[in-house]
Amino acid sequence: MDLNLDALWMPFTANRDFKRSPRLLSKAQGMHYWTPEGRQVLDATSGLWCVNAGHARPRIVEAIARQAAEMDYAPPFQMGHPLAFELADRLLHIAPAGLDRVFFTNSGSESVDTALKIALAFQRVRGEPQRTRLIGRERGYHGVNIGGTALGGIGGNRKLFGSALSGVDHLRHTHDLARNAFSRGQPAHGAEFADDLERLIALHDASTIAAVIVEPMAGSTGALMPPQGYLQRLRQLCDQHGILLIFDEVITGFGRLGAPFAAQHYGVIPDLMTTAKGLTNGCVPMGAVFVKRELHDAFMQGPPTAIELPHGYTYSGHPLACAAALATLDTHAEEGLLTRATELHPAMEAAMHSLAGLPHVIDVRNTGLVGAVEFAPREGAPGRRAFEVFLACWEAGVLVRATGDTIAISPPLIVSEAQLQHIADTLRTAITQVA
Ligand code: PXG
Repeated sequence: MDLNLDALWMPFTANRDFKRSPRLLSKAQGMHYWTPEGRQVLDATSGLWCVNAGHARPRIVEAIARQAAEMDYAPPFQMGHPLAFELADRLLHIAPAGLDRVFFTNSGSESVDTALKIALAFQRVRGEPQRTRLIGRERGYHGVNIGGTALGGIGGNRKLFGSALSGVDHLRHTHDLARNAFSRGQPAHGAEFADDLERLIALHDASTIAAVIVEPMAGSTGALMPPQGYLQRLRQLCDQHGILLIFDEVITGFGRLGAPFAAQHYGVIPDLMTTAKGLTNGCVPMGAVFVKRELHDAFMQGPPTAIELPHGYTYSGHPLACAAALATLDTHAEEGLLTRATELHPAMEAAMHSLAGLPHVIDVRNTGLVGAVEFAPREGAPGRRAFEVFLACWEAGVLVRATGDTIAISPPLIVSEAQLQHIADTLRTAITQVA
């Protein structure tokens, strides 16, 4: 393929290394991608945790095409179109109890910054304007906008951007291999990591803290499952101190763990919930922030002609995205996809844990249709071992994701047990080769 690769500055990519030896995808269907040369690749990452129902699903493809011809765009400020209202209403059928107001964005990053702004604004409208501090967690990922960058807990993602936002702090992360290595599902130890919030409350005083944001399962930094009791404890501490709890469900939303959302899977309901990715099956960019009714209602005061929340995007509730999301919800419902990860959990667990004992493997973890294998870092070259395993799998026709020294697996919810086995077999060969 004769392509000039120079002009495109690629996101989160080692540009020079990639352009020396590009990895291109040009077609997708069901569980597979194809390269421009026609090589078939099994998608073990749902694109980037987003194509939960598999690729090129006919209902979704048709809905987008139909909507593009019917009405391409409609302004969302002081105007509306039926699909946006229909989608918000339909989402309530699967939303966690009480989170029944929906604000549309165009990505996970926008959902995060939207949720943070709603949290700050809520503290003002309820008469606690001094609550301006926001708390994230080490090893958290909340996208790349200013709020999400500041609240994220990945040093490398933060250092170039200075103090992107002041008044933030971080809980310690929950990854504890000394006690929890090779856990199946939620690790047994570490509920007390949530008590770290008490340390921050002692330091800053609860009256200065607006909200805590965490991923119920941290995806980007290698699939870190919450220890048993951890999320419950965090909820309890937030309630006790008047702090809002935000779950970032950009990855865990739409069936990844075996329930529509992690909030339901773990039985802990946040005050706000950020989503994106699987909402439209990755077909059209879209995000949604789910908000508790009481929070929303607190804004609905003053003159009814006033704009209650000065926030929104040109493409909030874009008609093509709404059409894609509605068709995605139909596809989920028809095929029972939002709970399928529960059925496949045992097969996923067996496939992943068959990799324990291979050279340099220091942990295997899994939940729903998420699996991770962590390697001991190679002396002086952290991250290389996982990246080489990723490359070897790519050569062998399976797309996996390398993050730090971890390989993460998150196949579409339509994956078969045989394909899960094939993914594990390919990983086994790659891990043994790379060693
Ligand atoms: N929150 C969470 C929890 C995410 O996982 C975002 C926010 C940002 O979403 P957008 O749509 O703005 O990218 C994400 C994104 C990986 C990986 O390899 C994960 C994400 C993005 C890129 C790579 O795990 N998640």
